[in-house]
Amino acid sequence: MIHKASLIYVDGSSDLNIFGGRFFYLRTVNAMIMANKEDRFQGVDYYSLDDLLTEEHKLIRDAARAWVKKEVSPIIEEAYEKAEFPRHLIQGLADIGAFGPYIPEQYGGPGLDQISYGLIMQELERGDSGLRSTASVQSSLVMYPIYAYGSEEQKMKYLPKLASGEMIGCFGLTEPDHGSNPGAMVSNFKDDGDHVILNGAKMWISNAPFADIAIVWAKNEEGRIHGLIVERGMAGFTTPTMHGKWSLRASDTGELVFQDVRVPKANILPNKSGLGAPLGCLDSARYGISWGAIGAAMDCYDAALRYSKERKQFGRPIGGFQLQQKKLAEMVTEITKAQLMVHRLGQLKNEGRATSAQISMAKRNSVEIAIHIARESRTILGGMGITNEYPIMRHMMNLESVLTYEGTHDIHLLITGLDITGESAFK
Ligand code: TGC
Ligand code: FAD
Repeated sequence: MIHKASLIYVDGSSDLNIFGGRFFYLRTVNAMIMANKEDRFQGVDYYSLDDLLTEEHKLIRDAARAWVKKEVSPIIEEAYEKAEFPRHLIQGLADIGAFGPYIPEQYGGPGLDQISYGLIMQELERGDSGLRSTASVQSSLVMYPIYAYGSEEQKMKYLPKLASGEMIGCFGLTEPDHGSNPGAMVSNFKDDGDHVILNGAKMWISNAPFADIAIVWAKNEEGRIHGLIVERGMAGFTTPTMHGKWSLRASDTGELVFQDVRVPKANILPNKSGLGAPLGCLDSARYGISWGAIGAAMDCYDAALRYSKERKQFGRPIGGFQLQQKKLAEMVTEITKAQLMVHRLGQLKNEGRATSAQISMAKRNSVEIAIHIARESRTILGGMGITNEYPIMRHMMNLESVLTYEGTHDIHLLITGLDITGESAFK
């Protein structure tokens, strides 16, 4: 379905544009006014990369940015402190097209391209990595496997509800004893007529505590890995919440426990098996993170640059001191290099030519520059940098998770090493 959506900008002007599918969040000048403080984020575009974007890309990016300013910035610090995912944001995430941006309209998705997907992830993670996590998992780790490996019945049953936010999913690959090496998983299922009997446990699962469905990876009796759609309410399936995180606190993380869960065979994803199936989903999620982490870096740089102009010591703005300028100049350089990398990766992905190793390199690079920029930005703010008056410390703590999940920093380096030498250093 194609329809027209009128976007009203923060300065009160409006625009009429055409988008596919459900669309967009409409706001007025009030979008800029925070409940407690103003979100003055402006974006970072040192190399005029906007010139490479289409008008549709810019509208999608700007709509996501306006939504984050209006709905996320005013509440995120409190959600972080309470260690709660702000579930009331789910409908808004669906409305800005953050759930399965590239899923075709016939399955309820917005049918956007990969650069649009990247831009939405960038804006969400500019708000908070936990928010981007929820959208990444829903899009790339739940909708993607159903779309790419599912039957037509499975696609029609689940994808429209996942796109609209009526249903939330999670992805169970990691186990207590198998993180970087998921191929050694022990979760398993046995044949039982029209059903299979699933046993095992998954750990560190984003969205698990409230997800309606879980895409679970487990071995059959021959030891072959398959994806199963496990629904909340199936007897023997529980999702205990994990507590005590100092990182990604605005995202709910849990376990998935399966004790003789009877799963209908109709819930097995029929069109791909083996470790390559979950790893194929990770390619899509890692691509989104490669854009997302740049969003977090941009927010830290933006806050530090503004602070450096306003804060005075020794009678002048601290931004006038060479030491602080070195930090800021290096930050904008690294952000620009990373932006160029993910933009090119997006073009390759649109053409179906991006390799897993290229995606690994971009995920690793974006997270590395983001975490370094968060640390450097924090120093520019001095003592204020450790408070929740600014987003920097929260981003810094979040990025420790982003450095680890979806393949650790080390694993992505080894993927590049394997790709360029032909020698695996994993085992
Ligand atoms: P290996 O022998 O290399 O490969 C097994 C099969 O998989 C194929 N393959 C891929 N296929 C698609 N995409 C990729 N990226 C692929 N990488 C490998 C490969 O061709 C092979 O296929 P076949 O047909 O020959 O069987 O596997 P390995 O056991 O040596 O492991 C390789 C390694 C270490 C790179 C891989 O297992 C890995 O990536 N480990 C990291 C685990 C990881 O990333 N876990 C993430 C869990 S999900 C998560 O963190 C979500 S966080 C979400 C959020 O909140 O945002
Ligand atoms: P390990 O694999 O035990 O690694 C420990 C250390 O050893 C790391 O430094 C690692 O780089 C290093 N190491 C491991 N193997 C090698 C090697 N061959 N060579 C050199 N060094 C090596 N998983 C899901 O399935 N779904 C989710 O939704 C999900 N969400 C998550 C959310 C959060 C907040 C976190 C923190 C994790 C999440 N994960 C999820 C799990 C995540 O993918 C794993 O934590 C990650 O893959 C690493 O596994 P591990 O923690 O067991 O570390």
